[in-house]
Parts: sequence; structure tokens; C-alpha cells
Amino acid sequence: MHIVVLAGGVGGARFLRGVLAAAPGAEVTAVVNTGDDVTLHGLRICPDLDTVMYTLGDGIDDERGWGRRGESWTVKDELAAYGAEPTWFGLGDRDLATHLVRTRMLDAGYPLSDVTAALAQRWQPGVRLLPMSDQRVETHVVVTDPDTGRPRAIHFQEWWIRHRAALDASSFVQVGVDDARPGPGVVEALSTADAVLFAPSNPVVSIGTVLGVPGIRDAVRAASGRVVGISPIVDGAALRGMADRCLPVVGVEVSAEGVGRHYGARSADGLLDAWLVHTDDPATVPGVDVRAVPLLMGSPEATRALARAALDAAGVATP
Ligand code: FO1
Repeated sequence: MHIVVLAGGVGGARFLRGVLAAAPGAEVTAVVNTGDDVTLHGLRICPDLDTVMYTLGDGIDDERGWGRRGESWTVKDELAAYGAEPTWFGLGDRDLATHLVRTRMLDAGYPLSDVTAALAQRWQPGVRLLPMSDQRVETHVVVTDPDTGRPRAIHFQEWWIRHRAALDASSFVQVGVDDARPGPGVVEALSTADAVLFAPSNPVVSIGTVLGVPGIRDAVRAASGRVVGISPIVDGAALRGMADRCLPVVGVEVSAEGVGRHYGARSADGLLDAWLVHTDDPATVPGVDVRAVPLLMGSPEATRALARAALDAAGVATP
């Protein structure tokens, strides 16, 4: 059985852990958002790929949800002592090795997909980790500059980390997306998938960015298996991250129903065959099989149960 999961960072990584537990022995491919990627201190950093790799490789700091367990911040403090900006980015000493290896391989001419496979050799995540694209696509956020009152684009990481998404955003721009192609293996994976799952990741800047790579949306619509999404919104609020700060920017209601309608029904030029919403959080999405199940991933058992519910909605048997 071949399961393909479109995923972003923390929520996507945790959901993937549940998929592996729910379908042991299945081939699982994760198509991961790279729009959060950023170059800082001369290093290329891929937050969502690293979060998935560390989480499934058991190196993640579970409390933060990103970066390494047992991390130290000596280099970060030394950079700050030099006044080397940005000082707002959490650059961990252990994490730094990943960025150094990745940057060296990218500079040597290896595509991101090869670099990711090389890094995953160490971590053995148990899924095939595919960047959504080998071409650089970066999410930038257009905000009103507090000093000048004029619109300014800042990198998503600055908006997310430095400003905690508190600056009102007027739009998101995926810089480079027009020249991007699906990464190696992505279209093939989708065409052979018995199930395609949208993890409960940010539907705008994570899942939305993946779907924005020319060719990926059509590949999902053409997938042989059923397409099942999991709502990242419960009772009108984001479970984690700041999807509720992103949805209004693109004119989508902050509700399970709003996000489900945003993805749309595959039978009507949209993407979904089924949509999982939280118990007691009803939603009507025309043309889509909506199922109410517990969405909170508070424990490995709950996460596995959620993944089983998603695979069940995809018509895929799990043990
Ligand atoms: N998130 C934060 O809130 N603060 C940080 O300082 C931070 C650093 C960081 C470093 C490496 C990495 O892989 C992720 C990091 N994140 C941090 C999380 C990251 O910004 C988000 O996980 C994604 O970009 C959003 O999905």
C-alpha cells in the first residue's frame, strides 16, 4: 500500500508519526513544504523538512516541536555578541550541523532532493521525504511597515518568529513559484498513491504552498486513490501554529467548513474526496464526505487513531 501525505512542519510531522503507526509496513511518501526555507548567516535552512526528519527520526525537541532535543545555543549567543543579525532566529548548535551539511551540498550543486535523501540516511525517518520542489520557492509576507506605514515584504520566518504573525499581512507571495516544478518523485508518487492525505498543516502557507507548485494540484486531482484532508481548525481556532492568522489574508473563513470549502470537492474542480473535522465541530462541504472524528493529536494513540480514521475515509484498510 502506498500513502502520500502533503505536509508542513510540526502538525504534519506529528500526523506522519500517526500514519506510520496506523499502517505499519505501508510505503509512505511525504511531500513537504519548502516555502518556509530561508538563508540565514549564509546557511540554507529548511524548517519543515527538518521538523519532519527530526520528528520521525526521534531527534526532535518534542516540547518546541522544532529543532533538536538536548539543544544548546552557544553559536547563536556568539553571533549575537557580534551583533550578527538576525538574532531573532533560533539557531541551535546541533541543528547547525544539518544546515552546514545541507549548504555545502547545495553549493556543490546537488539538488535539494538529493541533499534531503542524504540527510535522511542518518535519521531513517521511515518515510520517503520529498521536497515539494528542487527550485527555491520562498513565502514572503506583505505587511505595513510600522515605521513608514508603507507596504513591505518580509520573509515568512521573520513574520512568524520575530513578529509572531502579529503584523497584519495583506498578502503572501511565494517568490519563485512560477519557475518551480514538482520535485523528483512527487508526481509519480501521487499517481500511484492508494491514498493522498493533507496533514493538518497550515492550509495557506504549508499545504497551500505545496499545491501552488505548478503541476502538483493537477497531480493530486488525478491521483488514483482517494484524497482525504484533516482540518487544522477546531471550533474556529488553530490547533497549533497560526493558521487562523493566515486564512483571513486569503479570504478564507477560520473554520473547518471554511477550509474544507477552500480545498473544494474533487468532483467539482477541487481536491477533496473526504474531509475530517473535529467531533462536535460540524461542517458542510458540498460534494465531500465529511466525517467528524477526534482531531487532537495529544498522544501517540490519539494520533494513530486520527491517521486510521483518515485512511478509513480513503477506503484503505489498516490492521
Ligand atoms: N520557530 C520559532 O517560533 N522560533 C524559532 O526561533 C525557530 C527556529 C527554528 C529553527 C530551525 C527550524 O527548523 C525551525 C525553527 N522554528 C522556529 C520553527 C519554524 O519557524 C516553523 O516550524 C515553520 O517554519 C512553520 O511551519
